[in-house]
Amino acid sequence: MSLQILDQILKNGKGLLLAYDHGFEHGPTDFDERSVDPAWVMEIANSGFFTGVICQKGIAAKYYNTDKDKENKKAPLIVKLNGKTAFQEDKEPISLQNCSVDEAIELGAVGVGYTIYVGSKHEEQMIQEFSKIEEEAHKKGLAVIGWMYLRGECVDKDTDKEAYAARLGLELNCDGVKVKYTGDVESFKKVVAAAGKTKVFVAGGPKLDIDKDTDTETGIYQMAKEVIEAGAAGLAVGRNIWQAKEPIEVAKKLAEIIYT
Ligand code: FBP
Repeated sequence: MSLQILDQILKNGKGLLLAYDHGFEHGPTDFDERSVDPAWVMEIANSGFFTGVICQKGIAAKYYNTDKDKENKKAPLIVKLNGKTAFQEDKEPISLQNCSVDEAIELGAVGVGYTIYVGSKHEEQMIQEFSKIEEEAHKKGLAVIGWMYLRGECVDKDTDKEAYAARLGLELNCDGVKVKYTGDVESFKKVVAAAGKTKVFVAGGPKLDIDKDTDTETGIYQMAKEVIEAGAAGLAVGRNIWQAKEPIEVAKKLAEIIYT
């Protein structure tokens, strides 16, 4: 049942999600005068190239559900249920719940997201909290996406660790996981294999050099091609879209790579 639920945020089995929770996670430092405005980012989300938009509950409440006339054009909503600020520079991070599954449903969400810092000495607390969320969200018909981010001093650079993080998402019954790209197709195939029936999305990371990039062989486009070649579902991108000079052009090119 949960895989069908995930279909709401997929097209041809693939997905391009627009992430916009950075005001919480990083602070306004990521924004310019356009991207600081959630309404502007919601317009990008509703361009038709995205299979979902991800934000915290306040952005959803004030900017997602406001214009009923646009209901049909809306990108499906995924509400992040936890988060931490950038002031917490702990090498062993923890991020706890700030929004309930019911609140997310009231806001119009078809899915919920939750970050687990895999490898942090606090991971058990996040896993326990996430497991309750997962159970409730699935009972109520929502897709569940785990941000499986490796953090903590015991995590080394071995790329198999990304596969471990993705596998943890499968073990915890995530419908989708969001992980970092390992940098090459072969190692990322292992990540996708480890995730099994759990769909894999790759985080965009800091903005790559896309604005002078009309050729689609470099930067975020090349990453998208490799990610799809490795068998992943797609990307969950923030900064590489709304920090671009022409965000909708970038989205269009990524959509061509991902959905075809
Ligand atoms: P980006 O594509 O901008 O990297 O966004 C993806 C994302 O997962 C966001 O949802 C989140 O706010 C951010 O990255 C967290 O990044 P980090 O943990 O590296 O600070």
